[in-house]
Amino acid sequence: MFNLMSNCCSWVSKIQEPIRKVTILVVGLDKAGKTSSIRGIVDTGPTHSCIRNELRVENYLVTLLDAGGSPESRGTWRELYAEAHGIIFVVDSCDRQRMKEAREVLADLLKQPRVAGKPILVLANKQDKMNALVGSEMIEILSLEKLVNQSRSLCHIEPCSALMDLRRWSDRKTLRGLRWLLRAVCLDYPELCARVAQDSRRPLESRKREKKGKSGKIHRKTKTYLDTCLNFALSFLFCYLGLNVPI
Ligand code: G3D
Repeated sequence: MFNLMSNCCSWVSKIQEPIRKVTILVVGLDKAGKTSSIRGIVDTGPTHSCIRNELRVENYLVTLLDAGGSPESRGTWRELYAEAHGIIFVVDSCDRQRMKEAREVLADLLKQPRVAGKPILVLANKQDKMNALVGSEMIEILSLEKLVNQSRSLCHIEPCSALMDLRRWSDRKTLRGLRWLLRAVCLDYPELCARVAQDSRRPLESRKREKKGKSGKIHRKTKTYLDTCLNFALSFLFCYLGLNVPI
């Protein structure tokens, strides 16, 4: 009876909780299994042309942003950092040859000012394969502890198989990972929302242009100053030589 009452209370309090909008950026090397992982999480499979996939998990309205992982498309990630409350980094646990590349990409990602401090979920994907590295090996090979300590980000690694998740819908590791990430976002929700609002207000490009404009102004100012000094020196020299040459 007591259990029934407490279950009812927690159910009512959950209903009363406000819906929270959360945006999650899904990144990783190409072929790591980003699209497959999203397919494992979102009921209606994402289409290749659409990088935004929306789903409802408990009281969260989640938008998953699927960013391409090829070296050419990694440049577009930075345009999406601002709106993300959290990050999912997908790694192919079998691809030992590309672990170094994955570590470098992860290190660079966590150094970005618009990413550092945001919670990150590492999906150690393709665990169904024979030669997959286990979670502890992945932590070591990616220097995960060091990287997340430096960026002060909450982190969790979830060994999973996106393909198996598609078959065993009731026990999806990808979704379990996402639930951890949502709880981590929730811990810091007001601050993360303030960051997202502030960073999204000023697009990256305009900031770059602003910087360029500023340095251009400084450059022009320095040039004008140098021109004035040169003119002054030349007129002084001509005066001294008794020449009357207009400058
Ligand atoms: P990406 O979006 O990161 O580029 P994809 O990666 O989701 O397109 O997956 C790349 C390849 O890895 C796909 O195979 C996909 O089926 C496979 N893959 C993804 N997740 C898993 C997994 O958990 N286990 C196994 N065994 N394979 C997986 P193809 O052959 O289509 O390139």
